[in-house]
Amino acid sequence: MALEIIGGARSNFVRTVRMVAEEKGVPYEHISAMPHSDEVKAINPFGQIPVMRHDGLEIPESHAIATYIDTAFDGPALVPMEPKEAAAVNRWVSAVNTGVDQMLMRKYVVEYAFHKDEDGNVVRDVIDQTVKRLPKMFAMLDGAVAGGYLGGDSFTMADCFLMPILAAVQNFPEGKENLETSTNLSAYFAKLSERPSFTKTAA
Ligand SMILES: N[C@@H](CCC(=O)N[C@@H](CS)C(=O)NCC(=O)O)C(=O)O
Repeated sequence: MALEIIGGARSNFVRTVRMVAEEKGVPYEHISAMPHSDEVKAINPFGQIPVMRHDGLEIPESHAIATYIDTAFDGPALVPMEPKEAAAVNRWVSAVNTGVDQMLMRKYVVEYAFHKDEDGNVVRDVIDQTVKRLPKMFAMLDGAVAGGYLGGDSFTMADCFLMPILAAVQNFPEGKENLETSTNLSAYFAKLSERPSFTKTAA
């Protein structure tokens, strides 16, 4: 059975696992589904996307899915085999999957996109708190990509986690401004935006 990646295309985590499949050259079917839909809850009791089906295996969680695709198929390894090199990639996968996603997606992008008052205006309480913390986050990320890629000098799974978040954040004014003034990060974003894995997975 073909690999099936399930979840709406606008989700940063769905885009991450699709990027992993594209980078590996693994054919897959993308099936759009909303969080908490029956199809998603059948695989993830938390109702979050993405979820994946392949060859009798059904799993949730973007990191588990990305690791499965990276290790079960041929193609360039997105996490090195050597333990110390793998740790240097995995620390960034974890950091982006937790702290970076929480701030930039949950407390900024998602607030802009979905938190509206009854007249349809964006409710800014959480956004305004987050905006104060953006310069520190962007400075940290700017330093982390100084070698050309996240945490290093070659493309890895960590980049598949970060790029969809940057793509979403720069759609909103403060995110765009912070990205533009982060020299390393804006060069990184421009360079990696040209990868087919990124262009093919745009929502
Ligand atoms: N830890 C999960 C987080 C996934 C996640 O937050 N997905 C979002 C969409 S980007 C979602 O399903 N949100 C709905 C919800 O949390 O109820 C993973 O890495 O897959």
